[in-house]
Amino acid sequence: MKFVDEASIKVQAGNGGRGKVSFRREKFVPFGGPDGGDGGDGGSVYVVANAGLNTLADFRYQRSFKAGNGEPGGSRDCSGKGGADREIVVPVGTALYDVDTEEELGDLAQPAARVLVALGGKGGLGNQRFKSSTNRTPRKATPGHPGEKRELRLELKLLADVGLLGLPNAGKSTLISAVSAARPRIADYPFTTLHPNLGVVYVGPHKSFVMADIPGLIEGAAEGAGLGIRFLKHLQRTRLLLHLVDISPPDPAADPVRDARAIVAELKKFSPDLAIRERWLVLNKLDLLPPKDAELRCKDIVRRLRWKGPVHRISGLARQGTLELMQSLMRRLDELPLGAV
Ligand SMILES: Nc1nc2c(ncn2[C@@H]2O[C@H](COP(=O)(O)OP(=O)(O)OP(=O)(O)O)[C@@H](O)[C@H]2O)c(=O)[nH]1
Ligand SMILES: [Mg+2]
Repeated sequence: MKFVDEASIKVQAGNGGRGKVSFRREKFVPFGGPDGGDGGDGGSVYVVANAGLNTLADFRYQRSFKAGNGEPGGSRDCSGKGGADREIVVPVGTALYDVDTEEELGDLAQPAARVLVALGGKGGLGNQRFKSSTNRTPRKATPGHPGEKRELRLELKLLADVGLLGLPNAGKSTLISAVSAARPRIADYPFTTLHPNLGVVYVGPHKSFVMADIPGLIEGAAEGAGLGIRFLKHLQRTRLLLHLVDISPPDPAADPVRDARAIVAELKKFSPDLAIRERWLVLNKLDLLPPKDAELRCKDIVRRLRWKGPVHRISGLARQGTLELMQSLMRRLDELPLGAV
């Protein structure tokens, strides 16, 4: 079970600008002295922790970060401008390693913690620096130093933001596969999932959250039926739960409403805290019925459950309504405080 998000990125600091060889040229001054300025220093690369982020998903899209180069020195003693620094923003809790040496470069445990990961190159010296009593017209200047380059590995222990609840076969693993890179086993028999899976749901730049898929629950789970309720502990730190209900279970005797109530009862037995956590009803497998029948079935379930909270209608398999659901979740998570529990 891997509950660690990882990313590897390349960082490159800016090179120093080269120093200038130049001589003063003024009217009536036949031999002006050297006036070549120094090159500017290259910018450095820093990694900074931000409490508003919770995954490394953005680094799948951008992997290389460069700071600005220093500008070359100019005539008339003008130094070159320094290159701009570059900051890479990561979630609080990210650890940094140098890929080549395995050295740990930092653990950004606190918000706003900042670690230098690639130092900018020093600018070169202009020829005015080489002026001496024996050499009044130095033609020498030095090139800038190259900026540091490194490959970094970022590691973050994942905490789930959203937990999936539901009977076996409700389609939890199918949903997490549809919206994240997690690839749990999926099959049409109960208890396909035997341990929790986490997936990172990427909604847009700096917009992602972690979803947890756990084994299905059945009535009597608190007393050990099925796989029991011990997996619910993985949902304890989530901020929101999705309760998945199959609107058209294969067993004609099954009643989605009765089963949904049974799941909530198990949840209460496990933890009253978790039972009052924000929970959305997700009516799944809409593709199994003609749209009109699906609509009637959904209305009936909501009415009989006397459900007052948010309701989403989706088909995880057909990826119908899944994008909208993920966007609504992201918006809601932006409002809910991080680590509220
Ligand atoms: N038609 C249809 N079938 C679905 C949908 N979602 C899941 N299924 C099917 O339902 C069965 C169970 O899906 P899973 O995703 O394994 O269900 P689960 O909730 O993870 O089940 P457990 O791991 O056993 O708790 C599989 O055969 C899926 O292909 C859906 O939206 N539409
Ligand atoms: Mg599963």
